[in-house]
Amino acid sequence: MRPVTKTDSPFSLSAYLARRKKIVEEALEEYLPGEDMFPQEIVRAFRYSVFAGGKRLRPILCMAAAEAVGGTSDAVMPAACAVELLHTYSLIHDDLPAMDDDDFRRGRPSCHRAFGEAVAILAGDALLTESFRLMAEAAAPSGRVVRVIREVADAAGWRGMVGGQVVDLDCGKTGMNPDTLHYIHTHKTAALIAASVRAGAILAGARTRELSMLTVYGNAVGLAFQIADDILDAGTDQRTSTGDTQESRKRITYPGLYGIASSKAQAEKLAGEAAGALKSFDTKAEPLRMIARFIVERED
Ligand code: GRG
Repeated sequence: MRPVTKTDSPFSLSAYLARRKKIVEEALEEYLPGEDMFPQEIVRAFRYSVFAGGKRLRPILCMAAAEAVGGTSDAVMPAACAVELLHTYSLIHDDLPAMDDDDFRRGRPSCHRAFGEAVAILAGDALLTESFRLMAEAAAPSGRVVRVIREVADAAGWRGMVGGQVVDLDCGKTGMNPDTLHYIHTHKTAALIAASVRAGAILAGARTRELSMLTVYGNAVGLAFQIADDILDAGTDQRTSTGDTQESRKRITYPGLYGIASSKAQAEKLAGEAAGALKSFDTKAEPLRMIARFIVERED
């Protein structure tokens, strides 16, 4: 994780993110079956993708939102890990030949390249279902848990990420226009990021006003994250040695539609909106404030 340079403060975000990433990885290790568990092929395939070195941004946001409203990260750990499993499933399926047809992910062969297409499809399916099993285990009153399960299902399914993905796949036909771009980015990416924030807050017993401010925050950082990703991709399209950006399919992007400068300005504006939504929160929301900046300043 690169050190944050533009946002020097007594709170070190890079140290915080590194610590949180380690905690998430230890919890994932605890929740997931070991390599030698039967049926080994599928367990090895989903572990390969889960432990491939992601930033763990969604679980970190989930924990930070719980803490911002006075809860603990321990109590929301199952839900935090659940959103990471769901995210990993989406990456495995997105890389498949029928979708983006990417040979590499996070700098190593994508799941279907390492384990074959059938096993990769099943590994994604297994992570998707396991994520909902895990969400059901959060240490919170059952009404909150059920609400979170429903919200995450909305964010991940046809109303959210799947809906965004299908419109994205179709955009060769529909062409580039601002409404389509906004639909794709808010559904394919921002929905799960916002749901990760809301899940942590709901499980921790956020009050209505707190939850609505955190929703503004989650939607803003979610969209800012995807715009920043588009900007990074625009600058690294030649980085095909890892295949992470090999662009086998033309994507509809912010820089493609608005240009780099305007895209950067929009991402900055969203980061500002996200920080503004946390005005009435105390210092417990500091990590969320810093993450909003990190999202637009990140370099990978
Ligand atoms: C297959 C249902 C289905 C959906 C796929 C999430 C997604 C939709 C596709 C992945 C490819 C892509 C460009 C997604 C946009 C969101 C995004 C930038 C994902 C990468 O998230 P990071 O940067 O990944 O958090 P790490 O590797 O850090 O976990």
